[in-house]
Amino acid sequence: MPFQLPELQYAYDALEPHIDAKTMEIHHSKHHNGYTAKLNAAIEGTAHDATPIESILGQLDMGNAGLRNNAGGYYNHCLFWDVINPNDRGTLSGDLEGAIVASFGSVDAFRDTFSAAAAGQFGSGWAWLCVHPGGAVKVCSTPNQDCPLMPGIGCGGTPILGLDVWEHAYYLNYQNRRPDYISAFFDLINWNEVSRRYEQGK
Ligand code: MN3
Repeated sequence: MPFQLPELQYAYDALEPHIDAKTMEIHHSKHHNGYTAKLNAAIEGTAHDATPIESILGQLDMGNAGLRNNAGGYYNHCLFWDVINPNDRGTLSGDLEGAIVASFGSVDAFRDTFSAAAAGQFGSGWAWLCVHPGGAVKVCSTPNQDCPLMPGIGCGGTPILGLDVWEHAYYLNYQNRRPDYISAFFDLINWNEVSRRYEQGK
């Protein structure tokens, strides 16, 4: 199988109380595992068999719903686990902080913009911070498992921070209180990882 479910680099209960262990376990071992298996099934025997996931997304035929949903679901969750890794979280600083202030006016304004994108995504989807060549950062949201690496989706560029706002990501703990989950997310962000992705993507 070309794609494997990545092992989580931390325990399912490592994000408590913000994200509970049961949610993490189901989200990783069932949902992400499902996207991974269906992605492998969708590319089996096709030219995509040995293609990196970023290239599959970048060249995606948006009419291919099976590949669109599962390649997006695979990639989006890989990014999500990394940007909420609780080990060595760091703080927002350096070039990334400068880019955020340049684009949004302040870190607080960025937080408001990102939170509004996450809260305003109707139904299932994601909120994103993306970097464009040259280093400018933008916020957007996408429906379902769409991802800004896909043609014509969201704010384009390279995603460096993503928040899953599907109910499966928060419902056990937060029920309909998506804004509380969004607020908790800001305590979970691994800024070292986001900065690493920023430097790579700019
Ligand atoms: Mn999810």
